[in-house]
Amino acid sequence: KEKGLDKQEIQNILIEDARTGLSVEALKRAIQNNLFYVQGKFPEIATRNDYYMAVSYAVRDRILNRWVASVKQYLDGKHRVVSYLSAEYLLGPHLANNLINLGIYKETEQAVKELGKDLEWLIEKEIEPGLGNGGLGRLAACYMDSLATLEVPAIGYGIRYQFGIFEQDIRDGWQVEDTDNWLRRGNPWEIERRELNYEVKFGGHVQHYTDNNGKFCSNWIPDLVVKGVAYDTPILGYKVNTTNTLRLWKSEAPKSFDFQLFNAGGYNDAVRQKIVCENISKVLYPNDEQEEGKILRLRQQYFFVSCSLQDMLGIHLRQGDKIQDFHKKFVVQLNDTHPAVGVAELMRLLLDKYGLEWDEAWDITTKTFAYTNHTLLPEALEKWDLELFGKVLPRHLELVYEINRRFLDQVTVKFYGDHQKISSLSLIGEGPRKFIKMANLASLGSYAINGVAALHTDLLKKTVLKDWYELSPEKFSNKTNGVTPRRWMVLSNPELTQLISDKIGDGWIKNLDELRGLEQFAKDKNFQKAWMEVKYNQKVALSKRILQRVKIKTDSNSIFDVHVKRMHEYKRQMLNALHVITLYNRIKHNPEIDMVPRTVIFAGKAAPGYRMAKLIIKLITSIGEVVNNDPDVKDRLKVVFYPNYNVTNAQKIYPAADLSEQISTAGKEASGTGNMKLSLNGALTIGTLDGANVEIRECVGAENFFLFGLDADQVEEVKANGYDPYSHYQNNPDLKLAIDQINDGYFSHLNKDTFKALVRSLLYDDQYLVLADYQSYIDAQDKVAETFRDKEKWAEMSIINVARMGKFSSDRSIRDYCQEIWKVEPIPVSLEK
Ligand code: PLP
Ligand code: GLG
Repeated sequence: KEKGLDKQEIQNILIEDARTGLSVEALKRAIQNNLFYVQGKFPEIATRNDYYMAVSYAVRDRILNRWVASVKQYLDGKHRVVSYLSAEYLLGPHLANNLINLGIYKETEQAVKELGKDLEWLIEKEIEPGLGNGGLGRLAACYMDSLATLEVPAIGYGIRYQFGIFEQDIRDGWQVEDTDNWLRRGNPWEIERRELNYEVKFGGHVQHYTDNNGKFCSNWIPDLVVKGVAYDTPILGYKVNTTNTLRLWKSEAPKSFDFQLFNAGGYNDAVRQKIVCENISKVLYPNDEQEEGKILRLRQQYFFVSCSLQDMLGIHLRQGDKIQDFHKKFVVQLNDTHPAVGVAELMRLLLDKYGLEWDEAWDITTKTFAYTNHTLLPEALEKWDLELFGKVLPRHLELVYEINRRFLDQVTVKFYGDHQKISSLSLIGEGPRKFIKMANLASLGSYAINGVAALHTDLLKKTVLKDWYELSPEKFSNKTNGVTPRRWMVLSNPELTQLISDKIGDGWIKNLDELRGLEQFAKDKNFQKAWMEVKYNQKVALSKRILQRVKIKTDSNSIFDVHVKRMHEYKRQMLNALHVITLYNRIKHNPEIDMVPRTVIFAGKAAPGYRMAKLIIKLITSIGEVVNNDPDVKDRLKVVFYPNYNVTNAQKIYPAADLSEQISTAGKEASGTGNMKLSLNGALTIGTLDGANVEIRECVGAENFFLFGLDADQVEEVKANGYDPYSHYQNNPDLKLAIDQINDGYFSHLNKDTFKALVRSLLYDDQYLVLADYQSYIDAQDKVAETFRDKEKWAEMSIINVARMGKFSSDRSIRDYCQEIWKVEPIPVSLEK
């Protein structure tokens, strides 16, 4: 009334404000409203989850207007769009991240407090969507964040797995897996779009005929048709309006029930059909870096790729654009070879559905796709048994044959007589059983190919994709991975964020290079003290969680030595375990030894079928049991295996780390991203010259990095010269003692069988050169301990380390992709009044 508004106008403002307003008052009202109107509860009977949902819906409302504005803007301007195809997205919890990106964390905290609840307590309630295995899926999530933050029109496509990565529990020291029923309490962040659905065909056979115009046509008669339904999750950028879409497909039966079958008494068949359809998006394959040639996996890949391409084509044509211009509208990035069947699928759609000629279709296809390779490990390179492929996708098999025939014709002319090269380039591998090489299909069908760290791209060109590099060097480039500082600093380490922002302002959150400004304070004693205090507080917080979760007491003054990532032999948790045993033996040998106290923290899931990785978990927990309970140790050494490593837990662990273990066999870790997150949170790295470690070391300076071990060339050389792990064992008394103890049952209640397979593998095979790098690793660890004694020195190194990590923001990676591969421009989004 004071401002001359009438009652109706005031009413309108109140309604508007409750949906989009960012003030404490508006948020409070929105939460109360949602509690009542969405959850159907009132405070006296509302559960913690009711409150979590009410807050989440309040936040989602504030994202929706930005989302709608973004979509409108993109459609109006007919802008070029990045389409990211990934079988995995390891997003992590949404609520806190969205609060940070909206810039209303404090306001929401206050609103929730005024309602008598604690925001932190609600945030902890969220079950994270674990729709990925590890680094590859998490990278996709960081890239979605950066795309939105950089205001780049983008859509992420993937699978809405009903069950994500399994939950890990440790029982009697062994990993046990539990299904991840992440949707059990509902998901306030997704919007089901039932109207957006596509049919996807499987199996059957292909008919060929000539139409009235004399055109040769193909008609695929499937024996199974599945429906893919879109579920959209908004991805909001940091302090911008841009809100992109993550579109995940759920598989369903096209008709919920076949009543004809049912009435005819075929109840089981009717139900079975429905189950077969729903199974496709039922569960994430829990293997990291190990491909499973299972029918269901191929179905998953084709299912989401087909839905996504049909969706893109629909968006394109609805805008009134010509099919021939598809590649001008969309660039499709293949996150590894998992979506590589898209090359054949786009060909099929252009030829069979839209009636294009082969050359035209191939031209569009090869201007649409770009391919990122994430691994050099042979067991991770996807191959599909040709017969199986043909059973699931008969039309695509024909297309792959034809693509290959035309390609080999060219190649044969170019490399006449070089059978080795021609067969290596072929899309089809020969052998007792023929197979399709997905990396070759991706490489041929893409106009750009990239590795994920400088060393990795180099090795790609020299090994796995050597012939492709020689054929088309112009396609290749490097795009070193990055991580989003929003989730991995602002959200997970608010204390350090505050300390840094107090010193250099908060521009670094969007422009990570600004961290450089910290370097001038590296020697400042007060700043060092404040820096180490923040670290100490994070360690205390983690200690509490450790005590609660695994009942182990840890000393927050000890070095927090952190080795967290998937369990895999190439990541060499085994090497770390040998170091722990060596430290333990030093204490046993000399109980009064003056040793820098250490807490060695492991976390990571092993693929359920990966026997050796599971045995290494058992070894670590067994060493822990002995070390943690030996009175001689007197708290100088603790070993923790923190269960269920996921994004939620990673956010708690990284900030508390002093030392980051990045100790893979050189040449095996394509990049790593955990290395970046730990370093950004002030941990110093002990590592090999592998993956992005090489670049991290270049940036932070060799003097601030604990380097050890063979480099990639030396690894190859040692192997070529007939590596003999046993001689290392024989010639190194400390190493011998450690392995003998494992073998003799010292850590397994004198049971000599428990670790037999492990010991045998180390002594007689040791593919990952654990024994070859042992002494060099121990020496580097001793240097770590000596350095840690000097707190000021350590603080200085840690500050410099963070100051020089600017390069590893995913914003930098995405900017490089945009400029050098995707050729897309940012489109700022404004909110309509
Ligand atoms: N798993 C989770 C939950 C992560 O947050 C990360 C971080 O990048 C990874 C796996 C990958 O770790 P690394 O790069 O050390 O293999
Ligand atoms: C792979 C690699 C990692 C890499 C990640 C993202 O093994 O080294 O950091 O992709 O590019 N399976 C993975 O996590």
